[in-house]
Amino acid sequence: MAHRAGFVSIIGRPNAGKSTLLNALVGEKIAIVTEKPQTTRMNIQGILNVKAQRKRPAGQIVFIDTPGVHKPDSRLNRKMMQEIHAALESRDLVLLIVDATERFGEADEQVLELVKRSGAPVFLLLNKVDKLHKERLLPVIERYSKLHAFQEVIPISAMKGEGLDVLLDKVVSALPPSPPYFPDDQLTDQPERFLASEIIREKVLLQTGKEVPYATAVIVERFEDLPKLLRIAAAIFCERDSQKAILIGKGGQKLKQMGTSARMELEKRFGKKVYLELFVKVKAGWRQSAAFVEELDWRRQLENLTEKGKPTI
Ligand SMILES: Nc1nc2c(ncn2[C@@H]2O[C@H](COP(=O)(O)OP(=O)(O)OP(=O)(O)O)[C@@H](O)[C@H]2O)c(=O)[nH]1
Ligand SMILES: [Mg+2]
Repeated sequence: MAHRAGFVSIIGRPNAGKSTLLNALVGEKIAIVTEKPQTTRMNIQGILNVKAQRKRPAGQIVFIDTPGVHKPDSRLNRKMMQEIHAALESRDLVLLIVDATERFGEADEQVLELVKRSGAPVFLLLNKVDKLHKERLLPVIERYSKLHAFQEVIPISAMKGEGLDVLLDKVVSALPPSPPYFPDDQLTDQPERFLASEIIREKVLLQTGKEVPYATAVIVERFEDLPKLLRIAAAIFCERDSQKAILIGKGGQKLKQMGTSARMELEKRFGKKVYLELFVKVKAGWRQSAAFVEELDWRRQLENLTEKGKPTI
């Protein structure tokens, strides 16, 4: 059987479990996950090479994790929606993922409309079935199946890894014959310094509440990969002094806590000692600044780094 390869966009409303699914499929944490909606802001590719098995050909699947579909009310949110549109355009297959434990609501309607309009072949993934009683699954499948001519409807638990083998078999078989797009040791398109900024942002999201997580952005300003040490300096941006005070905490406790948990994960991820410096900076109304939002795009940052020939951001 000919080798298959293609791009597979994972689309869904915030919190449906897209990033959890990407990590589970690729077998490594490349996208951050929190219980807060709108965690993911930029598309991230996760590349998986699968060997031929009895029922399926060998293939390379390039999964694209995307931000959650929502109604945009800021430049940042608009940028996030642009990412989703880009992922819907350049794909061979769409995985529409829904939280099977929640009612199909207006937000899901919006996602479905987008996906329908793209004209893509769609697999519907009913996620979080680990939280659903078995007897409740069938009616859910029936209800969803009426909404669109989905190529497949597959119950999964991204968190527990249930249903993913079935999913992979069907995804590979749905891709066109093609040589691989990427070398077989490449896991993601996201460079390490940006993965580092995401890991830091995850700790900020996990350790702050209310509006602070949404007003926060992280930019790695220095990323120095020495033989035995990784030196990282990163700025945590927020929009107001009051948010800065929360991020720093009494006597700097909060910042220290976030720094420690980020450092520990970074050390595990990169397999070496990490020296991490964090700064909190206020940039009023950055979510409405087209220029700043563009700066947050790691692809743009990468261009700047390459142009200047040295890491200046
Ligand atoms: N019980 C259960 N929880 C899950 C499952 N998949 C994801 N979650 C949880 O759902 C929450 C959201 O997961 P994410 O993977 O960040 O969801 P997302 O769709 O990427 O969300 P955004 O990036 O905000 O759009 C997290 O708390 C996950 O642990 C699952 O299969 N079962
Ligand atoms: Mg996500």
